[in-house]
Amino acid sequence: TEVAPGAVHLPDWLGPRRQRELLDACRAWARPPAGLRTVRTPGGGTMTARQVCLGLHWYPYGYAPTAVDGDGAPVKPMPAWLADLGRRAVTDAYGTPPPAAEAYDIALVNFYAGDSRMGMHRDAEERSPAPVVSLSLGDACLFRFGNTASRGRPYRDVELRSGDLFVFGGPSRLAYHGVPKVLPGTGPPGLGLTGRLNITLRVGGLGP
Ligand code: MD5
Ligand code: FE
Repeated sequence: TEVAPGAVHLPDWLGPRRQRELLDACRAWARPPAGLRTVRTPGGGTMTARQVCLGLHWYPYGYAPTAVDGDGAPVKPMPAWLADLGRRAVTDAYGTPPPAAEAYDIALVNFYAGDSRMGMHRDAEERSPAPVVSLSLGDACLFRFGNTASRGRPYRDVELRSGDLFVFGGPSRLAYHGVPKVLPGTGPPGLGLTGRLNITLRVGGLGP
């Protein structure tokens, strides 16, 4: 479903087996060094979703090769299979593969407990116009998809469930968005995940 120009939602894109494999990978990435951490915001607060990065580390607000606000360890590499998953996601969403120059080289994995939220923001640190690929696991959430002008209305609330793919490209790449609410207890019973994981794949365009 095209929710807005360039914003394509493909529910249930990952079957149960793929969800399990991705969850197992997330659990391995979450372990130290450079594992799951609490993100500090420039204002001195902390984000309620915890995060692990692959390829490059995100910290407010820029990318770096080391986890400067975590344990200082080098960031884990972006696996080739995950970069390929990003490529296949774009191909399925738009019907055409992304340009070869746009290789997915950054993954941000956000873990939301039942009471976690993500405020309205834009993802503007990447230097490439390539779409952001979003994959969800575990509990469903309310995802707020806004506009490019402000954090406020108009926006649309979309429920994202375990296995869903969302690709944000074109005019939607710089839209404001957030996660106002996790819906606890709504994940697949067989997955064994309490809370929600979101994996975003990005093209940094930041050079070698
Ligand atoms: C999430 N994560 O559900 C979301 C999914 C983040 C973040 O927002 O920054 O880690 S990614 C949603 C996204 C990315 C780029 C553009 C747009 C949405 N958009 O235009 O709505 O944890
Ligand atoms: Fe975002």
